[in-house]
Amino acid sequence: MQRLVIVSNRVPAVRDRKQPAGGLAVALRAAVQDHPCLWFGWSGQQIGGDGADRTLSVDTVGNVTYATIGLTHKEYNGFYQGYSNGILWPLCHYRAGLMNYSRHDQQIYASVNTLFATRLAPMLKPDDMVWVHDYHLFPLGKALRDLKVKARIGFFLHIPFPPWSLMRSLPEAPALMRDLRAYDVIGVQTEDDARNMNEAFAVLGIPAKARVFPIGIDPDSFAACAREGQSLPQVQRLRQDLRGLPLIIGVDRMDYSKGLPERLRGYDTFLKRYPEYRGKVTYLQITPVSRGSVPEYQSLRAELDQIVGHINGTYGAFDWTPVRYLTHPLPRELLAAFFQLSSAALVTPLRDGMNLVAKEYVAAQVPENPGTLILSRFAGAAADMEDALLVNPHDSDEIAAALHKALSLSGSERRVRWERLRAEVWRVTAASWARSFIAAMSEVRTA
Ligand code: ADQ
Repeated sequence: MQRLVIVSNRVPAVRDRKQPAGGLAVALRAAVQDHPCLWFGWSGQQIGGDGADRTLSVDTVGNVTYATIGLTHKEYNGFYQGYSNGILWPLCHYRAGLMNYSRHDQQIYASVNTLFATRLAPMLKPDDMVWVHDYHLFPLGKALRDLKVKARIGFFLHIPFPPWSLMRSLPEAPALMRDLRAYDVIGVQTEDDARNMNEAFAVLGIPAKARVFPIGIDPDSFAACAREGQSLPQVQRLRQDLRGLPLIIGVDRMDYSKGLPERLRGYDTFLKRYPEYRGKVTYLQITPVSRGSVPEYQSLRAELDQIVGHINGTYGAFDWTPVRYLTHPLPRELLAAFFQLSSAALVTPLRDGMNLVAKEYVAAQVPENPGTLILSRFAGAAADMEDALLVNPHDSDEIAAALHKALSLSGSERRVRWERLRAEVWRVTAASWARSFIAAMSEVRTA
């Protein structure tokens, strides 16, 4: 059995290794079960000094060996906060104007990729399948090839890839594209992303090709969470509190790509245009703070505080709060149970690679009384979820109309939409995603 080597910026924390908590760890669980596995990346820890005496921590749980290294403060700032999250993230989400471009950060990004390669290469065997994840590690394949690594190497980009006319505003974009040649398989989430990336390859005369591998969730386990979560005391309290009135839910990391101010303005428009809902509906937005030390994220937080305050101050009553707003994460079971309790979900990113929340919302519903998904056309998930109420997240009137429609659909209409969405969420799962990417890597002949 071939070994699978996963490389990602963050490796699941020690406490999550038995029961992964979310994100990539959950998505990869199926793949990891089928293969002996080495998972390499950053430990999440910052270390003092210049990193010269950096150690590799190794920990094995079941068939997975986790190998991690720390990053110095300088590396954390330049590689992670600076180049990955301050430059590549906004650019790939079509927000070139938010890039804080810095050549200094670019150099640290390149050097951390080289560091990853230098520490990983000695652990690799020629028949390993190496699967590299996401924008933090675009150049890693090339850095491994420079060290004569012969194993198959694949790359999956979890976030969108913009048109070349936009991407090229990054000075290193041509070099990053050339580095991608080192990979045997290049995967992206949607046809749009593949078209954009392949256009860039064509313009630059690079013989490489991106292919589409849409990611999904583990719907059975999420549905089980939603069922089991119903007995949690918090769920019973929320249900009592709602007194039978409909709940609208939003769950997103606090990120400007998620369209949160625009969504709240849509809800504001909804309460303005359809005053009959005042006092008759509750919107619960759960938005844990992320990347809190990047300035754009701090100003987003202030903006959200302001809009939520404005809506609650304008429409609220002594016995009714229009928006309930939390800035901390919730346990999965509670989240899933809240999804089941809600009549509608607002998933309205301005851009999103896929958006797993949309799929989780569908998985958490029950056939007797399914809720309605309101989904941005610009989420990767929209490509295969046409039975959601699709909206332009910039258009507050369209969001308001979709909310009105979601809350007025008949039971049979909701069921028809949900059944089709459900089929899709069970068709493309985390397991099928991992299996098809690994199958594509297996088909590649080694040198
Ligand atoms: P993210 O941008 O993090 O992922 P998403 O796909 O929605 O976005 O996944 C977020 C995950 O975090 C979901 O599993 C969700 O349940 C969980 N989560 C969100 N808010 C939470 C809260 N308040 N409490 C607890 N859990 C919460 C990136 C890309 C996406 C792509 C994924 C996977 O940006 O486009 O779908 O990777 O490839």
